[in-house]
Amino acid sequence: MKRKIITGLTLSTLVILLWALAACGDRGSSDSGAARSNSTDETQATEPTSVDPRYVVLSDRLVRPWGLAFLQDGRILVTEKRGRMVILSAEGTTVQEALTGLPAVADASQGGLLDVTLDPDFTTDPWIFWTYAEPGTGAELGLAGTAVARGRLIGSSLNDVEVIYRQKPKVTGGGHFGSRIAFRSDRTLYVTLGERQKFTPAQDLTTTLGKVIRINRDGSIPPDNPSIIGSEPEIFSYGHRNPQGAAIRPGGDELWVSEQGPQGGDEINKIVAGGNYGWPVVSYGCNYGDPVSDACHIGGGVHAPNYIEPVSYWVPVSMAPSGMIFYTGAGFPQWKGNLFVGALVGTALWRVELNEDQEVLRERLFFEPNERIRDVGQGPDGWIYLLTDSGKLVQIRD
Ligand SMILES: [Ca+2]
Repeated sequence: MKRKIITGLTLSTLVILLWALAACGDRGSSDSGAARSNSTDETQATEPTSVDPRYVVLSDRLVRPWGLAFLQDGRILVTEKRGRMVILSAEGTTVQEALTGLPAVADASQGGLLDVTLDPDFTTDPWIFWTYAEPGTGAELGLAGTAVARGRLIGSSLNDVEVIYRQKPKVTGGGHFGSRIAFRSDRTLYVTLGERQKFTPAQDLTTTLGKVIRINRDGSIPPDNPSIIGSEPEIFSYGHRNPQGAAIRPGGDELWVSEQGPQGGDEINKIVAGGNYGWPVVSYGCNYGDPVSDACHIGGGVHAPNYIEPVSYWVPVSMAPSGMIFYTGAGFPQWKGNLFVGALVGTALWRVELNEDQEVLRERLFFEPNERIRDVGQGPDGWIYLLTDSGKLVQIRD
């Protein structure tokens, strides 16, 4: 096993800036956007001074992994953006199976095979659910949209595969698909859907761009979704930009979402039924390409009545949040109940401590230069697992 290291809170601001500029290929999205100078509430970056033995690379053989889920026997399901889903050994070191039966994905820009999760009743009926960028056909050729599919996992094959939901409409471009799946205790599922880099559809209730939806396992719509006048019935909340992380808070069915905002406007949101989260009318941050200054703003400003404020936001530095969890394991008792959020920019795992719905502390942990953390999971062993864009599965353990 290869050990890699990393201390939190490292690297000079200059190096971060240079790296981020080098990595920046898409000015419209913090998914690949640039970091800027350090913000005030975060620990100032310094050069690495020590090795953190808690950061252990289990594998570096994955190809653009995007989502992970743990099987009952400890083996790990991992999606790869290019359209492959694999099962890793429980040790996380070996790819044991590549699954068959997946539909084609639109693997371009930010699109591809995205999140995966197990049905809460997987032990009695082995459904898994995944999201992906679905390519359009026929009249929709060249377009794409986020879709949700399910299949029964038997051995290394997916059976009875069906697409249970399609974002509407499919559009051009390869940005902001979202997407994560989170199950409630009532067996309905939330799915986070990006606004496909089209801005205003996030406020248009006749589309499902920039929305969180809630559906049943067969794709039908629960009758008790919020009633929002004029909206598609699956919409649970709206005004989202690119929500790439989702987790249910322990002790209830509260959905929390991490959302890639504009330049200097990344957010963590607690989702309430029918809530409008602002994009692109009200938001922190500036559009990519605009110089950051007191004068630059999105839409009508940072807040206004009827728009829900984020619990946490990153100004002026974008960190591009990805997958997230509420930690419930025994391995790190001091972190129980904390949020852990991956970052694509600044290449760190963020720990966010909450007092009810207020953030009381946040810090960057496990900085690794040139890594982009894409998903965060908690293993049945109580340790934290990370996927990185460079192809690593990392275990955080004490
Ligand atoms: Ca917002």
